[in-house]
Amino acid sequence: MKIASVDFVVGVANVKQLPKDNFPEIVFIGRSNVGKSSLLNKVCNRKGIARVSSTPGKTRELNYYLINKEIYFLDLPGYGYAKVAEHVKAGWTALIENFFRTRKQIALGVQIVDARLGPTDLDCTMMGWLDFYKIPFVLVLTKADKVPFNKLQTQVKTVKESLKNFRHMSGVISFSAISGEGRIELLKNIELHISQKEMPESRQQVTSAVA
Ligand SMILES: Nc1nc2c(ncn2[C@@H]2O[C@H](COP(=O)(O)OP(=O)(O)OP(=O)(O)O)[C@@H](O)[C@H]2O)c(=O)[nH]1
Ligand SMILES: [Mg+2]
Repeated sequence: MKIASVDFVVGVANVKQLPKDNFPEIVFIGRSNVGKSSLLNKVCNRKGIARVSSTPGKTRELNYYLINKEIYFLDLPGYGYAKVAEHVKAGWTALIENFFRTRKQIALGVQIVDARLGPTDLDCTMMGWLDFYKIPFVLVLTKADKVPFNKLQTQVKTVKESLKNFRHMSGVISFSAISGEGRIELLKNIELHISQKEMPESRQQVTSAVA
């Protein structure tokens, strides 16, 4: 898949604000500061589309980027940042769960985890939701440049083994926003899931079928 254009469309803080069009959506998920925005920038080969932060917890909304005028990439707010107030966390939980439950356009979840740490309890909770709502997902071990090669191989194996009960997880990819390792593999995976995705009928199609 070649990324020809990337356009920021909207930041969504409430499911009522979700785009009404019917493009397949790729959702990037991970804890605060794990490297979601950096991964998105690298995957799109653009420097500054998603804001890279030095302060964790900066991404507060579901940020929609339109790729090649036909696919959405979503940068989700990071979770697990201790300094976020309880009511903000609760609001975030409700927004994301509601989103996963109702959004039929999701073609793939990209669960991002720190390659040095592996999945945390919160990451597993997120993957539990994806699995429950039957959303196919891949696990990406990012910041792979910080892990020696042999250790990384072991980590990939260990993670695959520990997540084998998630029925909708389709693979583990090691990635680095610095070297670009894993970029092509992730893009291939995204392309595959988009081609396999049966999209819900848009309102317009339904209307014209009835008319
Ligand atoms: N070495 C290395 N550093 C990375 C990589 N990806 C991200 N970082 C660094 O990790 C920090 C957080 O990156 P972001 O991309 O802002 O993370 P985020 O998950 O979008 O953070 P929030 O939006 O605040 O939740 C930044 O200092 C990045 O430069 C990577 O692959 N390798
Ligand atoms: Mg971010």
